Amino acid sequence: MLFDSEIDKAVRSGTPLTETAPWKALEAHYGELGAVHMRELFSADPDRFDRFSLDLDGLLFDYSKNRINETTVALLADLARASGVPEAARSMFAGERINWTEDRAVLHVALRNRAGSPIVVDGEDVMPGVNAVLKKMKGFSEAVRSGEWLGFTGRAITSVVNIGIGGSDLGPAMICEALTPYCDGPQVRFISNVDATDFVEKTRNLDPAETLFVVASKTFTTQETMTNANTARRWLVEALGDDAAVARHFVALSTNHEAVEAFGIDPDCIFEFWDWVGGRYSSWSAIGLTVALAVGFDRFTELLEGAHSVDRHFIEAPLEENIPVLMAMLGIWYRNFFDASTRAVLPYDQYLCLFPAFLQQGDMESNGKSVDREGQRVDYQTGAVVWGEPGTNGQHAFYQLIHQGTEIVPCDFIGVINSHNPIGDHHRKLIANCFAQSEALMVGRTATEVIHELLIRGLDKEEARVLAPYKIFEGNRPTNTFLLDRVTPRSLGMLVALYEHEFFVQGVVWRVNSFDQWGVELGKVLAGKILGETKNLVTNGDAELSHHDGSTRALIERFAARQDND
Ligand code: G6Q
Repeated sequence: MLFDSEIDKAVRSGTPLTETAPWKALEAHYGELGAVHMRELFSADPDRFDRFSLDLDGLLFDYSKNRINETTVALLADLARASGVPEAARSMFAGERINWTEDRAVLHVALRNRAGSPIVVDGEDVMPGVNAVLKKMKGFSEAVRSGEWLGFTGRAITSVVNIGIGGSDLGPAMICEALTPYCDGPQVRFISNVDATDFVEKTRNLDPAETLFVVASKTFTTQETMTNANTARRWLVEALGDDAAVARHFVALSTNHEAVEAFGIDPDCIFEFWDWVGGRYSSWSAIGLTVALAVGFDRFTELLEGAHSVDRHFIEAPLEENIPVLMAMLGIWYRNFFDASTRAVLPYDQYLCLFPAFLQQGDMESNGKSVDREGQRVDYQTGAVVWGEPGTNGQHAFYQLIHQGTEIVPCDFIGVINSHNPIGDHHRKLIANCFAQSEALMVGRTATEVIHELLIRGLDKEEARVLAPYKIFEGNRPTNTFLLDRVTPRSLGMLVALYEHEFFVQGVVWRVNSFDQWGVELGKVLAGKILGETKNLVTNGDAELSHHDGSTRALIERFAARQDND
C-alpha cells in the first residue's frame, strides 16, 4: 500500500504530524539547540567540516554551516524514516502512481535511467519507449546540427526558437544558458510570454528560411504557447510564401498527437513523452530537444548521466549520508522549527544565472500546497518562497537583509572551482566573495569586535557605543555550499537532480502531493474566461461582468474603454 508509514498510520488514527514522536523530538531538540551559535559549534569541534560534508562524484556538499549537531541529523533522519521516505522513493522509481490527485506515476527518473533496467507502468516496461524517443532526438539533432536537415528553401538551420512556458521553458532555457560554453550548434532562443513583445524581440533579426521552431507543450493547449506558435507560423508562412514550409520549420514536443497534427506539424516531427512526466521535471524528456540541438546529443546524454548518478545515490545512500535527503530535511528544520519563510539560492557562476528562477518553479510549484494525503488542510508550514540571483550582484542588493534582517533566510551557495573564462583574477575574486559571505553569515560580528574596531578608527567611547548596535551582525545564519569542479553537462545534471529529490522528500514529509499543480490549472481557466468577456466588451460594447468582484470588473471595463490597438 502506498504511503503507509508510521506517520501515515498515526495521522490516519487522529494524531497530527506535529504531535508525532519524531516531530516532537525535533521540537524539544530545537529548544536546546535553537539558541546555540554556530561559532561555538565550530570551535568545539575541529572535525565539523568532515562530519557535515559529503562528496558525490566530485560534487562537494558542505552543510557544516547549519544550526545542527549530530543529534539534529539523527532526529531529522528519524523523521524522514518515520515518514516513509525510503519506501516512497522506491515507489516512485518503481512507477507506482504516487501522484494521487492525477492518478499518475512520476517517472522523470526513467528518462535518465542509464542502467538498462526495466521500469514497469501498468504492466508495460516504459524503457523501450524512452530509448526510442532518445534515439529519434539524437537522429534529428544531429541532422539539424550537421546541416543535413534543410529548411523549406534548401538552407540549413542556424537558429532554433523554443516556444513553451513553465516546465516547457524554464528547464531547457536554464540548461542552455548554463551550458553556453558547450553550445556549438544553431543559436537558440526561448519565447515563453504571451506578451507579443517576447515574440517580436526574440525573432528580431532571424532569417525565417534558417529558423526552426520547437513547440514545446505537454498538453498542446496552453494559451501562451499556442498563441506564440500560431504567430510563429504566420511569421514563417508570410516570409516563405507557402503553408508547406511549416513541415520543415516546426517540430513539436508533446503528449497530445491529435492537437499537434491539427496544428499542421508533420507527425514524423513529433517527439513524444508521457503523462508520467511532470512539466517541471521534463527537461530530461523530449522537452530537452532544444538542449540537444544547442550542445549536441552526446552532451545531452552526459546531462542524463549526471542525473542518473544522483538517482542511484538517492535510492541507495543511507538517510544520514544522502545529499537530497539532508537538503530536504535541513529545509524542514528551518521552515518548521525556525519559521524561515523563504530560502535563497545564490549561484556564483554567471552561467547559472537562470538557476534560481528554475528552482523557484521546481520547489514552489511542487510544495506550495496546503492539503495533505487525507484531503485535510495542514496545520504546519510547507514550501518556502525561493528566490535568488547570481553572486556577486546580490551582495550589493539584497544580502543586507540576509545578514541583518529580522528573519533567517537559509541560503544555498553554489560555487565553481574552475571557470570557463579564466581571465586574470576574476574567478579567484568571485570565489573569495562566495566563501566570505557564507563565513560572515555564520560568524557574524559581536559587539566587542565592533566597538574595538570603532575605537581603532578613532571614535571615542560614547560615539562607538551609539554606533555599535547598527554594526553588529548576529551571525548564526545557516548556509549550504555546493562546490562543483566546473559547470559541465554532467555536473549540471547532478545539481538539478539533487534539487528534484529534495522537493520530493519534503513533499513526502509534509504529506503533500509534489506532483500536481492545480493552482496553475485554475489560472489557465480564469484567463480564458476574462479573455472572452474583454473581447465581447470591445467588439459589442457589452459583456456579462456582474459575477466579478468590483475591482476585477472595473479593471476589465477600464481596459476595454481605453485600449486603442485592437
Ligand atoms: C509544470 C507545470 C506547468 C507547465 C506549463 C506548460 O510542472 O505543469 O509549468 O509546464 O503550464 O504546460 P504545457 O507543457 O502543457 O504547455
